[in-house]
Amino acid sequence: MESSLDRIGRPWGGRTPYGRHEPWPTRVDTYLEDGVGPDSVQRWVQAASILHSDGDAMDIAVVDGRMVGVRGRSVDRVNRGRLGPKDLFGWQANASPDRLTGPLVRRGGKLVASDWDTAMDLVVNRSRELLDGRGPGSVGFYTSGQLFLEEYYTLAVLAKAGIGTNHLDGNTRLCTATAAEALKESFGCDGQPGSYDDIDHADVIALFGHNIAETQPVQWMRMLDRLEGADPPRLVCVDPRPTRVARAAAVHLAPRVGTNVALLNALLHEVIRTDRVDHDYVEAHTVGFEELAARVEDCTPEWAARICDVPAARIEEAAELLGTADRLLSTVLQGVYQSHQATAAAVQVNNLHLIRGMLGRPGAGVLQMNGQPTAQNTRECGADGDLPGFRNWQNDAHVADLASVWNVEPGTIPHYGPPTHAMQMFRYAEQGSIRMLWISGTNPAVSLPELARIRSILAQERLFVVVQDLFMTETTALADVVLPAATWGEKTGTFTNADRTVHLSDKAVEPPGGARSDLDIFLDYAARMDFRDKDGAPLIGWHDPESAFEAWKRCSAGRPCDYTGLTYDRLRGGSGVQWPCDEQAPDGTPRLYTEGINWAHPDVCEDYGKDLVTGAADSAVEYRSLNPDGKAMLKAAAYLPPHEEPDGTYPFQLTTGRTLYHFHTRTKTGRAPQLRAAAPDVWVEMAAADAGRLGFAEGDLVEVRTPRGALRGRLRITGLRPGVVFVPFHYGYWDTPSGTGPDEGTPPRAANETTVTDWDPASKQPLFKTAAAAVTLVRRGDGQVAPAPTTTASAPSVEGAARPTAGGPAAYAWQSAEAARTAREDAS
Ligand SMILES: Nc1nc2c(c(=O)[nH]1)N[C@H]1C(S)=C(S)[C@@H](COP(=O)(O)OP(=O)(O)OC[C@H]3O[C@@H](n4cnc5c(=O)[nH]c(N)nc54)[C@H](O)[C@@H]3O)O[C@H]1N2
Ligand SMILES: Nc1nc2c(c(=O)[nH]1)N[C@H]1C(S)=C(S)[C@@H](COP(=O)(O)OP(=O)(O)OC[C@H]3O[C@@H](n4cnc5c(=O)[nH]c(N)nc54)[C@H](O)[C@@H]3O)O[C@H]1N2
Ligand SMILES: [Mo]
Repeated sequence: MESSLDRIGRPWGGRTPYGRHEPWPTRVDTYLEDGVGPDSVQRWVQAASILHSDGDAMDIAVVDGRMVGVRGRSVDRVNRGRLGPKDLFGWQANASPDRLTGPLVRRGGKLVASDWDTAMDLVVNRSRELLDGRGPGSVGFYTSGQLFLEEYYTLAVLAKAGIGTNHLDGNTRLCTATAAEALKESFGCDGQPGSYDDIDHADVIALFGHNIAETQPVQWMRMLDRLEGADPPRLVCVDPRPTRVARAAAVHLAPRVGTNVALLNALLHEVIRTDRVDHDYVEAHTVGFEELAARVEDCTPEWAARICDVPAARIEEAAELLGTADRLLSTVLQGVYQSHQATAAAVQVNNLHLIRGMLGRPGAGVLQMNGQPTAQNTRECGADGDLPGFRNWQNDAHVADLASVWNVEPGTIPHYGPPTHAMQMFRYAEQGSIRMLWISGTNPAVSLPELARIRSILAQERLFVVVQDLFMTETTALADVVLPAATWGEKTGTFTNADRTVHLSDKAVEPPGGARSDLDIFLDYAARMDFRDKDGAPLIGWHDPESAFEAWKRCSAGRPCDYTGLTYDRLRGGSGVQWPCDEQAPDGTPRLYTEGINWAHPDVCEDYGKDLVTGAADSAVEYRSLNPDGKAMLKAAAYLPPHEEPDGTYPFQLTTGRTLYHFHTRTKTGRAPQLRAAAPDVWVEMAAADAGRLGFAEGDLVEVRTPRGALRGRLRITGLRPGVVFVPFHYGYWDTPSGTGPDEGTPPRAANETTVTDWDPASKQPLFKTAAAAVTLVRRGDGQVAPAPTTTASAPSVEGAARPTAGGPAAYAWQSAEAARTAREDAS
């Protein structure tokens, strides 16, 4: 039975209900462009989604060397055939006529068309000049969570052992630095403990600052299917906005923005007070319980209710669910990670699981989520500054081990201090010690906080900026050299989703014009720089994706993220596989820590931990005395108020985030007609009570102002927490008259005009979720409505206040509830 649905208007498609402990049924979603039927598709090429961290497996339909659609892969453990709206429609951006097809270089102040030799020579000459004149600390690399594993590994080797710089980080700093840090703080090592399969088994699912319905829509379909099946789970949602998750929750807590630690401490207080503690587990596997219990002793629900402004009774209800769950699954994302106490809060969720012994069993797991599709690889390959394979930069044995993998002297690999985080790299560029910044796969002129500052840093004459992208963006506009990249669908490689599932994504079509894969660009640079190992052989001995993967396998051997059991062949045809995958676990590993904590011993841990308040790094000696046997660490934290609180001038709490239909700075989703039409421009969300008090109406043009800057958007009145304003951060300027930033003809609209340069002390993740703002009227809407979707958290509080979001015939996609075509795919 197949049916066709408007997947803009019905983003989660039809239901396939299933009961607890049953397997999630298959449903294959297919979208083919107008005029193409399944029979006319010449090849289906295996891939996985690159527009969120879910890892939805799909096949790309190809006709005459052109992508014409996508179909979910029913054999895959992650999505069992389902696709979300961005998966279904986003691929169309690949064929956009404004793709970059050749390098550009700056001449006389203007970017002009060039060729690869000229552009690469410029980059190489500048690199050499800087290395000779100022040393490796003058060169920085700022990469992504959207390239492939093979590319990050190559970049990490060339930056650390080739250039020898400590200035290498990803936009993962803005994204999942806190996930990594919280896992290191609790378990001594990065690595996601849980599995998406836990959704099938949990009786309580708690989501902390995670709008999964919009940001991982396929796993939300899974939760929806369980909610409609036998023995459904109860959801706990902590989010100030009325997300779809909040509306489906048994308990929804909408706290004041930036108060997660207070709330979590109260939840821990209740679990301990009512003695829902698994004392055997705590005794066997943890250290620090006494300090934690003492820290939360006074954190009663009444105390937290005053700070968070949610009823104490609601906190008690949530604690009752968390405390009595038989299998608890928790997920954590940006509502926690992009806050001033990001790591402290995320760690309290780990603590909840540890004291309840809710780990390493089906349904009992924690998912410190990733956001970007390949952020896991940025981290494990060391392209976020950490050492590859979760090695510890403070542990000389780990550095020596890595040096032997690379055949370099240990002193070649910078480990004199912590890796430079992205916010610090931009500071160094501002101050002039970094003189060359190579940006790949990220658009900081829209995504970093305080954009006026970022634009001025990137525009400096003395800073040589290289940007590697698919399109002209707000960031390429400020570059000295622009390198045109081939992307997903045009190159082969692997990447790993938030639950450690490794997928292979094959090349389906040729890249446009002279665009080259990021891997080829990095390999070309390494060859031109002539980087050598200690015996004079080329430092980088691989030449294509598969040989890069094999090299990475050697680096990952024996590490927590062991890939040695995987090959490209193994990843073709069937499902993705969860690491570690090695001789002991040839089919991969569904859950970590099933038999206790195994990567926290002082000799093996990735990190000795940090002070959650100051961020100061602990030493090996301190770690060994705290945790000699390598158990999980229960780290307590006192609540601290947000750094910027509302006052008379800036009376609102400003928070920013996402909508279902767009990805980040929209370079892809803004070029997919169905997605673009669903959410065409920025808007500002406000609670009905606040709008009423100020006399604002739906569709009024308002200005949101903070001490950093302002933006303008139309008002959407929703059911969000009074006192909060929300702005989606997707809208930059590439599709406005100015193309690059606000000017006389283009009013400011990017959320990050207003956000603050400030970060969590432990993870260094910037605070996109907590600021104070003023909102003023610019112009009456006079019947206009905000360009915000109605299917999502931005739904108007008054039904019918805006026309329902719909995609029409252009958005119809097929879905089959049967286990449809699972044939081995033609990837030739
Ligand atoms: N559609 C879509 N999906 C995406 C992406 C995308 O751009 N678009 N990006 C991907 C990436 S890289 C990421 S990182 C993820 C992010 O995925 P999410 O974290 O789910 O998305 P956000 O909208 O950034 O933030 C989630 C929620 O945090 C809430 N929040 C704000 N302040 C607080 C607070 O103080 N406490 C709590 N508890 N909650 C708060 C917001 O109301 C919001 O609903 O999404 C991934 N998936
Ligand atoms: N205010 C606010 N700001 C935020 C956030 C927030 O919630 N609020 N969230 C933060 C988070 S979690 C994230 S992840 C960041 C995301 O911020 P960015 O990483 O800046 O956003 P993207 O639009 O994904 O930028 C990716 C760029 O890489 C290009 N690209 C895509 N594929 C490829 C490829 O294969 N190769 C190359 N070379 N380029 C490619 C795209 O065209 C695009 O220009 O934003 C952060 N900023
Ligand atoms: Mo992210």
